[in-house]
Amino acid sequence: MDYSNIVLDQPEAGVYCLTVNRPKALNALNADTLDEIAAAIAQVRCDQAARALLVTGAGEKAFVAGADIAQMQSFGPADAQAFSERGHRALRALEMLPLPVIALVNGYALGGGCELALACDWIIASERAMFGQPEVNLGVVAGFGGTQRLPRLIGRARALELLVTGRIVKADEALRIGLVNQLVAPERLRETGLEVARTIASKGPVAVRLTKQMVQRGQDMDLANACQQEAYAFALTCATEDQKEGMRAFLDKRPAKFLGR
Ligand code: DAK
Repeated sequence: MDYSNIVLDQPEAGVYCLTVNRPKALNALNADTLDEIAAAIAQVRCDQAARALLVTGAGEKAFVAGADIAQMQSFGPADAQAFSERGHRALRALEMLPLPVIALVNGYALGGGCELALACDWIIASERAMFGQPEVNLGVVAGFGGTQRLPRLIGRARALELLVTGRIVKADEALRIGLVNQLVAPERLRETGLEVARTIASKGPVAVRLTKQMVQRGQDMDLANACQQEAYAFALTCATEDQKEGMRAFLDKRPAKFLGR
């Protein structure tokens, strides 16, 4: 598939990398970019051999510096709602993709860029990364889930402070408050992402997919029902050849060879 605003490549077997590629506008998200992100996620979703997805931004300076302000400035309410729904659609597709999705944040992750990173399963950031929700500086609220996903990740008080002040958080603070899982030197970011993706790809694929789905869906369920879902998922993994192979390999003291079925 041809894309103009993103690049979707497969650096290794089973590992996809989606790069937002508008470096002249610091990878700002316009409507076409959001649609391309949604299309790319659908493409990855169709690939049974996919094991992990990395999401990053082109260039040295930005992951994504926000929704495209040039496009938004003339919006009336109807355009704004359509744009916001477009963003929600793309980010929800990312969140519900039954594969681990890791954001590799290489620079500014502001507004819609921070929200894109928040829709990924976790964030690995360069020591130069900066995060923030500066929408209030522009007289708008966050439009792609920031008011919901940020408090769920870092807690209500910290999130609300960032959302109403627009304060920019540097990488070390982002690590301290649990916004990112890991910091690495800028030149190590892609390789670190690939190492993590490789580790994931070496595990039982059905188990990995179900684990993501359990964690994702369980957040919106009560504990008893979520644990019941987990029991069903566990039962399902015991119907796979991979479960037999994984446990046999442990007892034989050798690495497992998983087939994804
Ligand atoms: N949109 C469009 N262009 C952007 C951009 C953005 N968000 N951020 C940067 N650019 C462009 C700049 O205009 C500039 O373009 P040229 O002038 O070269 O043509 C180019 O990228 C380089 O930027 P700077 O020259 O400004 O670079 P600096 O290093 O000086 O500054 C910066 C970097 C990241 C501090 C600065 O660019 C900046 O403050 N950018 C804006 C950050 C920001 O405010 N982000 C949040 C955007 S608002 C909603 C839907 C969605 C949203 C809200 C509501 N609804 C529908 C309800 C989401 C909102 C946002 O994300």
